[in-house]
Amino acid sequence: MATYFDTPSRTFGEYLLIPALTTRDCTPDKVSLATPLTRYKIGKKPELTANIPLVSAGMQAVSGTNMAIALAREGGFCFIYGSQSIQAQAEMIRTVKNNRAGFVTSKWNLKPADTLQDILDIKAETDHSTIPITSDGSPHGKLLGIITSKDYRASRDDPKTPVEKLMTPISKLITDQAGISLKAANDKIWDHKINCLPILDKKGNLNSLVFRKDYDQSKTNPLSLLDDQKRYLVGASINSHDYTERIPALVEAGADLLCIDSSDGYSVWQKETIEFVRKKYKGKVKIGAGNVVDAEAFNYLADAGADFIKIGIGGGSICITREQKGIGRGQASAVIEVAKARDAYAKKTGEYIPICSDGGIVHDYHVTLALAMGADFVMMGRYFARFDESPSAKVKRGNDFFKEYWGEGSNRARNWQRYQMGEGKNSLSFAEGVDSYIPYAGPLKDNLAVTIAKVKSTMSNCGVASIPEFHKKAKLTLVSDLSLVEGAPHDLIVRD
Ligand code: MZP
Repeated sequence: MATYFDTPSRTFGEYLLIPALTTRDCTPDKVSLATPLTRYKIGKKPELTANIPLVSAGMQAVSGTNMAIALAREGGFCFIYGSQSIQAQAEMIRTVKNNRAGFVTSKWNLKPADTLQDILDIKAETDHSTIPITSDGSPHGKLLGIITSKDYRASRDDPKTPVEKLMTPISKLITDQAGISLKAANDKIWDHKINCLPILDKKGNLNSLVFRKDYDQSKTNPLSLLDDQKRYLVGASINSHDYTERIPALVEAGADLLCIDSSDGYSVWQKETIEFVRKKYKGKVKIGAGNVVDAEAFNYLADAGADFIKIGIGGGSICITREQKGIGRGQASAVIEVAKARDAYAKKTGEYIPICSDGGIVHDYHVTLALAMGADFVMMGRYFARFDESPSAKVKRGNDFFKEYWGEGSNRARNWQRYQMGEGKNSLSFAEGVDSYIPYAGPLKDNLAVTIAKVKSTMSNCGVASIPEFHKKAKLTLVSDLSLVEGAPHDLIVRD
């Protein structure tokens, strides 16, 4: 006979938190949202930690390079989408790693014989305005000069002018030697009132550039997630099909964390993918897996060696998996059961595996509920897709602006494979996601600040100052339909 679960599938909106004693130790300014991203031995430090418990979904409409940089600056983490060619995804990872707060390997460089038109093309395509001129046009060729927008007037100069006639030559540049500390490089930028300091090796080859704007950013973004070379941390979504080729390319490009993306992660293919990473990289490369909705599937992926495990089937805003296939579980019930399994696993093995609640976050308070129920971090698609930094188009409908947002299981997202493999070879029998519009919400930074303020305020009400403390002390109650009505404005006419 089939197994029946005792309790119905519940979702976040069916729960409320009960306050606990708030003390001076847990006012919102004292609340830390730092959270582990990867498995660790209890008592030791996790190798990867985020400073806010929010990660962006590995989706075409959500997680490109701008999102990765903007989110890492705020202390969160982005998984660059895997539904694109291996080369294109690796290139995105490289772009994020190059855009680090610190020593930047210049991606856009020219040779002396290149022309003003080449500069204008780079500027139009990338918005980069500082371009090193090296002997061979490579990032580490002999540095001959630098071009910035101060060196030419596009409206007056002939586009065919060779860059060597426009550049500020090396003899007039302030430079320094590789090995200089970031602090000393920034001091030099300040002392000489320059915007960019080229760093050279002993032979005069270009090593990297240090920018004034990066210093400003590190001051205004103290929570930035950076690696030991001061580059932004970035993750990559992968699948369990082309992983033997995709993973090495992503690791080579600098990906800090991988995540196997699937609506159903309880499969031998996920185990094999994790085993491949374990064997090839001996623990140096970290990999998350999922999605799961119960303890049995969690334990399977935990035993396979997953570094974090993602929870959620069918709850995503664009998801029609439950309608199409009849599988899934209410997100709250799934998180509660998996969190219990995670704690039991930690007790048994001494290893803590972070869990991520993925999808179905509608209101900011749902983030807080997911954390209270035991999630270490939350993955969101719709939330991030609304912002300027998402790769999708901003469109006007009537008097309002919207962003396009489509599921990874929609025909629109899956088309990339069709183009790669030849029309018809990968035709879909049915879609599991929809293509949609969502209200445009402006810049990530402003919106995130509000979400974070709400989460911290509620945690303060609940008498806790950290996520691990919240896991232990949160008190939750189910709500009846009538108490939901009570919780919204009622028995009056709202004026605006
Ligand atoms: P949401 O934040 O928009 O509610 O949900 C985002 C999550 O939905 C993703 O992280 C992923 O797990 C899931 N997703 C993405 N595409 C689909 C689909 O096409 C989907 N069905 O379910």
